[in-house]
Amino acid sequence: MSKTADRDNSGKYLFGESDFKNSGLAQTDWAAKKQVWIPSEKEGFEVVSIKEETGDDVLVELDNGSQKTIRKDEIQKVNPPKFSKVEDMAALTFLNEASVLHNLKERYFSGLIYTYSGLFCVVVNPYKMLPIYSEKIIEMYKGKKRHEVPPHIYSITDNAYRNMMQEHDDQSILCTGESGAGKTENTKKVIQYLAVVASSHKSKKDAVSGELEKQLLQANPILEAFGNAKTIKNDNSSRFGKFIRLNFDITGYLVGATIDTYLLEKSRCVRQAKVERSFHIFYYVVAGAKDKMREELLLEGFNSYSFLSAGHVQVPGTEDDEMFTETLGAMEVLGFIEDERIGMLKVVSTVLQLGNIEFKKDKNQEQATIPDNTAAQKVCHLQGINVTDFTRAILTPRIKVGREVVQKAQTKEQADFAIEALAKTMYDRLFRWILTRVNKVLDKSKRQSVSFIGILDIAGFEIFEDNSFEQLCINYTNEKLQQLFNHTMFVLEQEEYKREGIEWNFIDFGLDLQPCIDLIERQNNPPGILSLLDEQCWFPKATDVSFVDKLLNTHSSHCKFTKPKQHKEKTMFSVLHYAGKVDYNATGWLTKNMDPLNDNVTALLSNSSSAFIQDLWKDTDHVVGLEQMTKMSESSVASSSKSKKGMFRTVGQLYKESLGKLMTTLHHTTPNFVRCIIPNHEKRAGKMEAHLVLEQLRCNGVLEGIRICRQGFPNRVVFQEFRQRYEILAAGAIPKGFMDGKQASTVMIKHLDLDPNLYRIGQSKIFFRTGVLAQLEEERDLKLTVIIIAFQGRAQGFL
Ligand code: AD9
Ligand code: MG
Repeated sequence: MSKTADRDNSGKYLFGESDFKNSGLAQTDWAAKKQVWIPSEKEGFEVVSIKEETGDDVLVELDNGSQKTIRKDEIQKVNPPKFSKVEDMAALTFLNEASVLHNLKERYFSGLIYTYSGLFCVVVNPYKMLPIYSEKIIEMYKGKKRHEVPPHIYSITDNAYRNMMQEHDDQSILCTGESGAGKTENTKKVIQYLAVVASSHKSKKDAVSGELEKQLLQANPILEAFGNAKTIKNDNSSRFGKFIRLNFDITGYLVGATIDTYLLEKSRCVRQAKVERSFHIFYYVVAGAKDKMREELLLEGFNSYSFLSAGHVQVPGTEDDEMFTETLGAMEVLGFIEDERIGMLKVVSTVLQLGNIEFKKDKNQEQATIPDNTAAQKVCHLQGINVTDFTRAILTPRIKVGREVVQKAQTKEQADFAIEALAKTMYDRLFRWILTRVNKVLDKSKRQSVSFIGILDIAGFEIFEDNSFEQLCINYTNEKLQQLFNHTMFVLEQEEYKREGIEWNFIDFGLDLQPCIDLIERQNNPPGILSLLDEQCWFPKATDVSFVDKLLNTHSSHCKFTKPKQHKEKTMFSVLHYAGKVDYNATGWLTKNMDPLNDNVTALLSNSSSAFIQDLWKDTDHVVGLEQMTKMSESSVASSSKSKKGMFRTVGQLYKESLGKLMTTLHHTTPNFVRCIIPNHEKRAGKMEAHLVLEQLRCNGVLEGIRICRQGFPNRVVFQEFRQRYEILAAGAIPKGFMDGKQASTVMIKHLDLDPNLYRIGQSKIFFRTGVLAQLEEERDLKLTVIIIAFQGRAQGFL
């Protein structure tokens, strides 16, 4: 690769500084020492030298001089030094966990955060600003092929863009990784890059406005204000998944964009874990709204809201009042009018105010009452509804019992439940309203769009101590994404082998994941987890325990399903995902799946005197009403009328459907995978915890990709290069004079006496199984050493 490009400070963070990798000395040293990796508690792996091999054991010498015996299957081979800090790990002759970790680590400590691994781009969060995202760097990546420039998200993006332009092939860029790993930051860089590149394609007249690009860039701060929050892991954690689709016309001009979101973590607006925050906007508005707006929104101080559990928790490095001004500015760029802005903020204030409605038990301890209805009055004022109607709807709602409608007094628990459910849904509906509004602005499409680039920013695989319904949904998503990856790899490999005329039945590893996906999503024969959950939601007297019982009865012999041994709880079950076994706790799943709401209140809201609120609640068809809710808070689910079931969609069903749509879209694109890695949980720059990284490599499919790679012929060398580099090993086999590259390579291979299963000869290159090239390298080194020594000897004799 050309190193003449930008070599100022940024060069160090793109190209690296080391040049010793080709040093012949290091290479011979490596060959002589017989180095291997062995597992190490602290570092993940450490390098040792083999002293002796006996049967299944090897005697090794550690760095400190001590020796120990270790089983052969515990060692992993060390790559030749010429691969030090290699930009694409697929080129490694020894593709193993230890080498992948070592390479990422070496690059990371040299400030090189992006590395390829075949089809993946791996990026490790640097936790500090690097000078690699400037306009100058964007210029450097424009129109360059992947191997012409150092690994970068810009390169992935540029290649996707060129591919789209040349082949008219839709593209997707899929960022996954655990919380805090850098998905959203990289997503923003993709959009930044495309906004620059796409606008440089425009005619002068269009470029002057550049309005769409501006709006696209400003849509994100709005979504982040309403959908992000400070968590233990990330000060700006996205609490929803998103898929941004950028549409281009035939000339590469950006003509519009649409954003889809997945599963907003709405429970956060009523409760937060210690040191965490609710969504940013709550703090922005309370800290930033001034005078008239403050009055209009009926705002109070941080400490008077019970839905902000810990008052004004601050985010280091940001000021909430400044962020409020910025958010309002972004709304202006997107053309939100005053009424809309106030309408949105009134909902935010209402959600906070809902938390201040306090219910007490009456004398008989049965019915809920509201001794002080100030908070309720404020809620109703903000929402444009009548307070008497509202309190009646909450305390003594009308419920259908059989064919009759009766007024039923609610207990304190039921009223509390109803208020929380209302606050959560209200916020969720606001978020979706914003999204629709943003999409209306971005999806102009006056010109015809011919192709698109989709960018997915969605949580990676999650294995927590306590895994609930949300984890099942996200892990299910990741199973499907991994399946897409495996399948893509299969298709691409197949094509390459076909092109090269190689005989090889490559296995479609995407199929490996199907049993687990079926276990979760199958409709029937037998019904999967989501279907069984739906079924139980409509079953008289069903509970979370009866749901798990049903699971056990149906799937006890399923290869991806088990019951955890050590757990006594009857709500536990386990799924064997590709990234590992996850124990799920089904407590509360029936409620989570139904997501019931007080339909007496939603009816009031949809008739509000405020047009904004009316709009927010205009479709309430899929609300699961009080009938179910009453029963749920008594912890059993009622049988329900058939008609309700027909209209209603469960959370699981809706999710499965939106994921299905996403997958259909992705299947029609060429996917580009970006795996984001968090190096430590302290948000610290320059620290990498080996085991944490290994765990992620396992969960995000990098190691899975390697496993698959190993089954095929991952190392390939074009004939000419093969001949040049290894002719020394086949001295005399090739006659002098001209010989065709393929023929020469075939002769050389025969001479080397390699097992035919270790290689395939294609049309333009030779394919090797992993490890074979390293062996050839080693032999080449030994040969060279002998020659050098002989030469030195002769030279000395000569002197
Ligand atoms: V979550 O699942 O939404 O909680 P993300 O999105 O994976 O998570 P995010 O992109 O928000 O993580 O990154 C977390 C923080 O790491 C950012 O706020 C930055 O402070 C930091 N970060 C991540 N990537 C980079 C980078 N390329 N350069 C500098 C970075 N800082
Ligand atoms: Mg994020």
